[in-house]
Amino acid sequence: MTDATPDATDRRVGIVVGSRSDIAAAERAMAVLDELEVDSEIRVISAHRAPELLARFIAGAEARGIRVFIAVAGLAAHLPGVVASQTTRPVIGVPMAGGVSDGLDALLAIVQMPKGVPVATVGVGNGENAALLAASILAVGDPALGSRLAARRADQAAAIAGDPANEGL
Ligand code: RP5
Repeated sequence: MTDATPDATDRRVGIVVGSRSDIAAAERAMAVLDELEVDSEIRVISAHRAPELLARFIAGAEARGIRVFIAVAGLAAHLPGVVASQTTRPVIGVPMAGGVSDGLDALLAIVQMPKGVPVATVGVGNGENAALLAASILAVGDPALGSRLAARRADQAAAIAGDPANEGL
């Protein structure tokens, strides 16, 4: 949560978007993290238009408790790679639809990182999976979070089993 958290050092996931036009995916990620009781923050910083501010954000993020970054961008989509170039914390990239190939350009820009600087990449616009992957990474050192993730999976399976189309199975 951004507003209700008194201690900003508990914000374990730093979500950064390249533009306000990307914010819906970031908010979907934050909603999943909220559900899993993982505090996060959203920042709007373009790697191209505000490179110095981005460097300041990354330099200060770890001290504020950020353990995993989610970076959301469309078009040339350099943001996740630039974040990864400046931290050894895990970076998850979310490509956004738009541009000449409606997100395929951003997907390839994010997933095709050169050796040495990885970015984990989720599907186009898939803020939810970025949040779940961030939570899975954090859960390695947080068994309670791991239990909440397992419960979410169980709920998901139960909802599918409960679909009227699956009656009798
Ligand atoms: C990228 O360019 C942003 O991540 C966004 O997806 C795209 C378009 O940005 P705006 O022109 O809407 O600000 O940097």
